Amino acid sequence: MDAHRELLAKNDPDLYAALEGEEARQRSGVELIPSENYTYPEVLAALGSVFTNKYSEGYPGRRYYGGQEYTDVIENLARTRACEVFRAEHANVQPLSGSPMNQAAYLAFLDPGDTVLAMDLSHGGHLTHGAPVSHMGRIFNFIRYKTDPANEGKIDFGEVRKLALENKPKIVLCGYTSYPRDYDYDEFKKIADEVGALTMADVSHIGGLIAGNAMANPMDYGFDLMTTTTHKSLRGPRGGMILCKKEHAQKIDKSVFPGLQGGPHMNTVAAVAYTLKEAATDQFKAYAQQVLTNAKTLAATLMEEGGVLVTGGTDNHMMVLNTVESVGIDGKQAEKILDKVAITTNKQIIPDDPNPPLRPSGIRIGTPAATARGMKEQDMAKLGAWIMDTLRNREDESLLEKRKREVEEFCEGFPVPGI
Ligand code: DSN
Repeated sequence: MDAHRELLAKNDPDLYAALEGEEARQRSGVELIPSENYTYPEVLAALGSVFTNKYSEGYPGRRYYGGQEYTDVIENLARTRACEVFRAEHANVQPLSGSPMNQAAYLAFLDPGDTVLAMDLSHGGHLTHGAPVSHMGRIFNFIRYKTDPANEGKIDFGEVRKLALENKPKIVLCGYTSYPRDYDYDEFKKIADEVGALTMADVSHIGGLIAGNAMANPMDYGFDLMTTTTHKSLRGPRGGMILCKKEHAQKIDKSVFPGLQGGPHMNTVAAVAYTLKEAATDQFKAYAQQVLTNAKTLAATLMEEGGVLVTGGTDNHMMVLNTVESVGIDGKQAEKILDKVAITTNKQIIPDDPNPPLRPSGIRIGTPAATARGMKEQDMAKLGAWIMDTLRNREDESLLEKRKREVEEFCEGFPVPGI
């Protein structure tokens, strides 16, 4: 045990026991929540470093407090690497996580009451994309476009254009947390240009897949802004970043600090810098590609086994299983049953869900974390079959016990990075 852990174990045994419990849980079960991942040991080291002691309001070379010779080094490394990996002209790496990242992006350009065109929450958008329960939904006027279930869940760009022409948004936003397809960024850009709006893509879920060149990059399509969290497919610490064109750099930086946040978490900034070094490697490119291959295999297996997937498949790292149609139970029940056999997923609303958010009609399943453990296509096929069999035979307690043992044994073959 290293010295820091030893101290924690000695001085706070209750807390330490919970830490060990979480490590064991992460090791012995399969993590299929699409927004979660296993980060690198180097990231854990940076997060637990003395950079957490430092206040660094401002930006490299322009800070409010002294003693910034090393914080400037790490923030410059993170910014430069972010621009290289995402082919962006400017990067702000200070957002504390996904919600403040999007809030800072809106507040850089919008006044209260201004209009944003964004994706409906139940069709895949995020709370910060204007859901009525979010503060953003109260401050700005969000108009929502939807996907078309009759056309494999694709975006109906005729409808997006009509809404844009009618409502004259200042920002056209695309991005998602539960949409299993890719976007046509060209179409969004054309519509935004026609109405004089800025283009913004929240690629939080697929940031790692874009960095690894496995999915299209909105910056290559001339988007003004791109936001991404750093802890999902990118495999870094919990945080967010905003990439933008140079012409927007000043507005974005002022909006993050002093507009919205105080001191950045410099231990996280250090960890982001390391994450981006990893993201530039060929090994990471292979990882990103494998995440997609695994998702395709898992989706195909679920469907072969009778599962009904929203949009009928996936183009990215995730899929949404309609559990009501597949096995006659809601997503909350399905999540709980899979928890019993150490397969972690999350309940998920489906487009225009007739059920309430806490008892929605589906679960969301994704491959970034399993892929980080080294799982491949044959493992996805096994997991897909187990998921459907477990959900179908949910009343059979002895099967559930046997399945849990099978899953735990299976997991022993795949060490968790960082633990
Ligand atoms: N909680 C994140 C997710 O699971 O997608 C989004 O905020």
